[in-house]
Amino acid sequence: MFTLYQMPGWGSAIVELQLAHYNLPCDLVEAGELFEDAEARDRLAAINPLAQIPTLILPSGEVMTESAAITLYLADITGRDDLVPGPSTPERPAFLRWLVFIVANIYPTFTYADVPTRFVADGGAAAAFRERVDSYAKDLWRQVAAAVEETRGPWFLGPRFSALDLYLAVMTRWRPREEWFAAEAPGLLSIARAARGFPGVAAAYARNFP
Ligand SMILES: N[C@@H](CCC(=O)N[C@@H](CS)C(=O)NCC(=O)O)C(=O)O
Repeated sequence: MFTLYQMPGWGSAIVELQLAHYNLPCDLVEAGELFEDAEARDRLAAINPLAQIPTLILPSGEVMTESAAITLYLADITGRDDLVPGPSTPERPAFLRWLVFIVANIYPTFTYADVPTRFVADGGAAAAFRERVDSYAKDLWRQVAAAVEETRGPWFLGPRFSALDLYLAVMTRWRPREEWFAAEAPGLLSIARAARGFPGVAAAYARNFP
C-alpha cells in the first residue's frame, strides 16, 4: 500500500492519477494548506524537508518525492510502458526531455511565485517579481506548445498517450489558467481535456477538480 500526502488539485494529483491508472492501492493523506498553515508545513517537513507534495511513502516505508522520479519509478515497478515509453522506443528521448523540462523549468516558477514574499521581502517588489516569473512561465509553456504542435497529436507525444498528458491535465488548471491556454496554447488545452477523461484516471481527476 502506498501513502500519498496530497491536496486536491495540487501537484500530488499528477501522481494520484498515475496510481489510479496503474490501479495501485493508495492511502490519501491531506497535507494541509502548506502555504498558510505552519503546523501542516512542519508535519510534512518531518517526512519531506522541502515540505512539498507529492510526497509518496512506498510500501517499504521509504519516502519518495519529485513527481518525475515517481513517474519513472511507478513505470519501473509495474513493468508497464503505457505511461512511460520504454528505453528503445522512438518517443523516449522526447518523453524524458519534456518531463524534465516541465519539472525543472516550469514547476519551479510556482515554487518562487506562489508566495513570492518567501523570496522577495518587499511587498511591491514581490508583486512585480511574481508578474515576471508568471510571464516567464508563459514563455516556457509556449515552448512546450510549439514542440507539441510538431507531433500532431492527439497526445503530447503524438499517437501515444503518456504521463506527459497527465501533467498537462493537471497543470493547465494552474496559472496562467485555462483561459490563457485556450487563447495561447489551445493544442495543450485540448490534450489536457482529453487526458482528464482517459479511462482509469477520470475518477481521480474528478476528485481533485470537482
Ligand atoms: N519538483 C516537485 C515540485 C512539487 C511542488 O512544488 N509542489 C507544490 C504543490 S503543487 C508544493 O508542495 N508547494 C509547497 C512549497 O513549495 O512550499 C515535483 O515535481 O514533485
